[in-house]
Amino acid sequence: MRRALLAALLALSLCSACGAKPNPQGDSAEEDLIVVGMSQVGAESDWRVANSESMKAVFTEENGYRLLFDDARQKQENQITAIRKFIQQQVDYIVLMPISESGWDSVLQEAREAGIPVILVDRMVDVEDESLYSAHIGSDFLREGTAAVDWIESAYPDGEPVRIVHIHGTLGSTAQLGRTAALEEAVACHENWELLARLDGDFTQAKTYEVMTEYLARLSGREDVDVVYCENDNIAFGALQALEEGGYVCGSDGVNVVTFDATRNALLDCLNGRISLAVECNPLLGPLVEETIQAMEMGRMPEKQQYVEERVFTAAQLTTALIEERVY
Ligand code: GZL
Ligand code: ZN
Repeated sequence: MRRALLAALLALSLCSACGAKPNPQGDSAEEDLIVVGMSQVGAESDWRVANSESMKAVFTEENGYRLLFDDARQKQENQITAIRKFIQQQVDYIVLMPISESGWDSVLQEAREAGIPVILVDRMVDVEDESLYSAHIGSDFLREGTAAVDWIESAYPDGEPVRIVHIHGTLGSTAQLGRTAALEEAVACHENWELLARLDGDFTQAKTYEVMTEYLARLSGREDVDVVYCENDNIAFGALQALEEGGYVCGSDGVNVVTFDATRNALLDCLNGRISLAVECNPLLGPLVEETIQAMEMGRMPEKQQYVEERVFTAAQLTTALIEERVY
């Protein structure tokens, strides 16, 4: 939009040259706003909803922004369409939460040709030329997965068999790739760990409930499952429902459910013992994105990679008060 301001100023100078009285319409404050085109994955999880709220809370008119927010309903083609629309609208910045890592090179080229900086949030893109984006702000997903397998190691003394059901998130998303890599690495180097199944929960409760119910129905006995590794909380909620309907006891003296995100409902399940471990994945990225845009407005190059701080929770670290005061 600020490009429109430049064009108006140019028109003004031409008008004064030709003597015509320009009549600059429009609210000047409107043209001072920084226009941000934001392409969000969807609303598939509690984490995602908190992430969107965090963005909408900072990119307000009071703070000097016009936010054009697009919900891609978990389809990459919708994100690419939205980015092309933002380019036509000549936004000042594009903020992209990419659903998966591949398939972004050409549309990010188009943004660069239009002179519009792209900031990546949450998951990552896999592009030939890293100059196609100015910065990435998000989580170190491999580190999250490593924190989870370290806990599993500590929960099962060496030698004891550990039979694991792995329920992964949206295939090809950075969160899925990192959390899966950590588990696969750990399974490879613990001969007493056995991967019973890898199911696709796509980060949603409904999909997980469906695939986990089908899987448990095929198992001979209840004693087969020691750990269910859920790549986000909504997967954990679907798995818990299927496990308990199948007669399984979930918790430290039954099936250890491990999850990622650590949203409020998962922390409550952790406090009451249904979930054994919750690895935090911080969705509150709005302020960091806004700081990055402010730095670029001042002509400063932002840090290319910014990781958010994240913790790990078991019941021992939790109280109802702590859970209530958390934002998401
Ligand atoms: C992680 C994010 C993941 C969350 C899920 O940063 O990409 O996507 O872990 C969400 O809840 O669906
Ligand atoms: Zn994270």
